Amino acid sequence: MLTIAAARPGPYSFDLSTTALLVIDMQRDFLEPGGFGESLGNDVGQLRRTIGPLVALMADARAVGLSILHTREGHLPDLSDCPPAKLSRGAPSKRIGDPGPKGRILVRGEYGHDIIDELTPLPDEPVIDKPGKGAFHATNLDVLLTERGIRSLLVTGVTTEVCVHTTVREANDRGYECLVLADCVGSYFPEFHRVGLDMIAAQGGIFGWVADSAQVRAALP
Ligand code: C5J
Repeated sequence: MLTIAAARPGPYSFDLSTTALLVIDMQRDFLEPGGFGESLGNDVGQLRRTIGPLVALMADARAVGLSILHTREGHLPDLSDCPPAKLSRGAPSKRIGDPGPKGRILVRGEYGHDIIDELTPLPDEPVIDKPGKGAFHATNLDVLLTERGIRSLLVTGVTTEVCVHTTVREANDRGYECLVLADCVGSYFPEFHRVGLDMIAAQGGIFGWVADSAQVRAALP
């Protein structure tokens, strides 16, 4: 059993054999200069600061044989898996499926939809395509985790208050324990990031725990 003593709201203990690293939506369109996220006026630097810590964490996780699973938010080219309520949102000229700077926005198979080069998954690491904000909605993530005997998740990725938060809430309701790594999650809005993390650890850890990746890396064998 490994313990992160400095986690919020208190120590987080986990067993390597029942823990997985979940990397949420580290996609070009959210993170890269010139991508969809930046074209909406967002500062991608707020998300890009997660890349360095994640590269280091993934290397250490691979070295100790920790399971790593990646997700991508996006839709089928015919958008049949995109509910009208989601499709009709956003700036009218830049909606899901429209042409964007790196291909059709949030459409599977497009360049911008894929994971950034720095974090390319290894061939044996599952990549879960999800149509929603939460990684459990309409995916086989629960099955993949159950098959691997996973009960605890180290949660990373973007964005803190949207897909990370939704996934942590879904995981919590399914009985998984979540440690969210503050330096490996990011938001275009620093205030949402800060409050999003506070919300997870509030009330004795109502959805999970929060720590930094350096604390996890120091605890790994
Ligand atoms: C994610 C979003 N991944 N903000 N998507 O958080 O729309």
